[in-house]
Amino acid sequence: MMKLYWSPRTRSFSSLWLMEETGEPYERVLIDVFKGAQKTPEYLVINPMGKVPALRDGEATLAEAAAICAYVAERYPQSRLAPPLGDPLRAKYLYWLFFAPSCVEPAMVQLTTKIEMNPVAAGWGDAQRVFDVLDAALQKGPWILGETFSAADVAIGSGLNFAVRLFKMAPSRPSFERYIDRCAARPAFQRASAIAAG
Ligand SMILES: N[C@@H](CCC(=O)N[C@@H](CS)C(=O)NCC(=O)O)C(=O)O
Repeated sequence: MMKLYWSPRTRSFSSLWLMEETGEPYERVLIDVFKGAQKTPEYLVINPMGKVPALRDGEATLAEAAAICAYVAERYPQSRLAPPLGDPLRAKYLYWLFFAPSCVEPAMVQLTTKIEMNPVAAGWGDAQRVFDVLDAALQKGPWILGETFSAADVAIGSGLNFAVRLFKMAPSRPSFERYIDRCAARPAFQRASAIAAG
């Protein structure tokens, strides 16, 4: 059974939501980041970055929320969380899965810290454009790939929920609110929220 290392009110919500979407059994291991549990030698073996989330699957361990999305979606193809190899939707699936940590995450940190960056030097360009691109992609919906829900929605949806709704790190837009509402209406999201609330 997979083991998910997580902590409430952190980015590990995405992995919690993801595991709930699979419907597969998994064990939750609480790593209380507010008590420093992520820096113990035992945990650093699992994630040398000393952050949550992380996942153990037998002998395999990995961290990084988006990588966990990709791994779990492939391990449980029956959960239909990723377009299969050869499906043209897979291109956009991978694009948005990588867009979450590569562009949304640094953009929200940049907005919060107000650090000026040269948009040519910064891999994510400029924060405003990141959110404009996401806004345009979410106009139609219901999901980031259109009609198909996928693990990319877990990565993008939990990133937006974290940045826009929970921690107000990035300005909201009507498309973001509608999208977060749709994500939050999913039974798996609600189960994850209940678990996180204790
Ligand atoms: N790049 C990581 C970021 C994970 C992350 O920032 N986790 C935070 C909680 S939101 C953490 O564990 N912080 C504890 C610490 O840095 O000591 C991912 O996407 O999974």
